[in-house]
Amino acid sequence: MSNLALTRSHVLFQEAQQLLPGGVNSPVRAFRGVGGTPVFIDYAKGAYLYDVDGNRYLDYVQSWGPMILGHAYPTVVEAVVRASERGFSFGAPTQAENALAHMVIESVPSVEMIRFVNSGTEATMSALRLARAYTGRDKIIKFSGCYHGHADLLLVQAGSGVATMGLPDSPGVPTETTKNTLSVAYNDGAGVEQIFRTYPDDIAAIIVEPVAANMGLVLPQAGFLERLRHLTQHYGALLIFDEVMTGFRIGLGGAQERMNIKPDLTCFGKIIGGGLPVGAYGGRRDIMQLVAPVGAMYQAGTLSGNPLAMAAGIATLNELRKPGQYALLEHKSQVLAEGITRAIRDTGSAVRLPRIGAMFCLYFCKDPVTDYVSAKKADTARFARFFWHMLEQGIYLPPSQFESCFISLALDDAMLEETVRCVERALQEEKRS
Ligand code: HOZ
Repeated sequence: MSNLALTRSHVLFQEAQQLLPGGVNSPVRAFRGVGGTPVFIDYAKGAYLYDVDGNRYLDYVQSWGPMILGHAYPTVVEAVVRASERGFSFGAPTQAENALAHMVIESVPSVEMIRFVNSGTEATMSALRLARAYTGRDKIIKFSGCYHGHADLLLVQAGSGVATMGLPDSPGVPTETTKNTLSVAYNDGAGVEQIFRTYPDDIAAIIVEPVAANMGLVLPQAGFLERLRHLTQHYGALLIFDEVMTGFRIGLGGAQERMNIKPDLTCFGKIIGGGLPVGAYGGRRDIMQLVAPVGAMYQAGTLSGNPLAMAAGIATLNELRKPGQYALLEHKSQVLAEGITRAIRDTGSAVRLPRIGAMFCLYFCKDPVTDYVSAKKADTARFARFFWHMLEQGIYLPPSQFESCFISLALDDAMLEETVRCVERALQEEKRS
């Protein structure tokens, strides 16, 4: 599957570039972070993606997280088909919205009420509007390298595609819109405290990825999230966890359950829609009561709570709530991580492998990565070579150093072993080139 051969993917990409900016509908998938051109996906089943040229790949992107059960999981497919036979969209309430709301509220104790939207971007944008409405304050704190979607106020020192392309903060975002967005280094609790001392009555909220998964994968250091919780409580600001990636992935109760911290508001996406377009924000009842129509904070959407997306979300969470699922996922993740660690050691490669639950990444650098500055020290050229060696062996990784890999329940022992063998070969090749 040489990238130089004229494949069907190449032909489609050439056409796409005439039709869509960069040939894609979301920048990272254009492969600019690794060079070359993207493979076009034909279909997916279980642990595998199949491209339009007939190649098969073990998928560690999983639509950036949601396909935790594997692709086209039978009960999820059945639920979506059944729902579609009853109509696609009503713009009116349905029972399915109650059902999914119950499931999220039961699984995530900090969430007492929830509002479904269509994407993570909508969720974070709305949660921040709500935090500002609730506190009557304007300033927000975010962390450099964290990515919370592409709303204007959050495109400050953003990770994900912005990091992958090495872009400055986006043109088209008026300074007025971001002047109240204060950016601090991830894991820098002292920096956050300093901002609170400078603006004790002005901070509406801190928004944070409790595990930062848009600059590779950066774990919170001991005490960091606790300090954010303490500072927000002390200064009357809200703590918002962006669990679009970690929610229902690193545990049924997300990062907040794993780390035992109760945020005021949480943003969800990905898994709660089972791969269909869904986001949500939820949290304390007294705060959520400010959302229209019960309160004055306005936010709306015709496709919010869409019946097909609700059906996919319910079916996915039904599977995840079965006993032992997260233990199984942890086991698979541990087996894979141990194998990759061995491969790194045996090949003598300077690679870091942060992991939490079924999320991991490989940083091509010697020193630990704790924030955006250290993440950017990773050697992206080495990563790109490694990526292509993996793709050539049928392993699909995120086409960027600054994204996380995801493990699904569909990966069996043989697939995990195969992945480890491919990592070892790719690391050897990468060292040689
Ligand atoms: N921003 C997404 C990952 N963090 C990538 C979205 C996509 O390209 O589909």
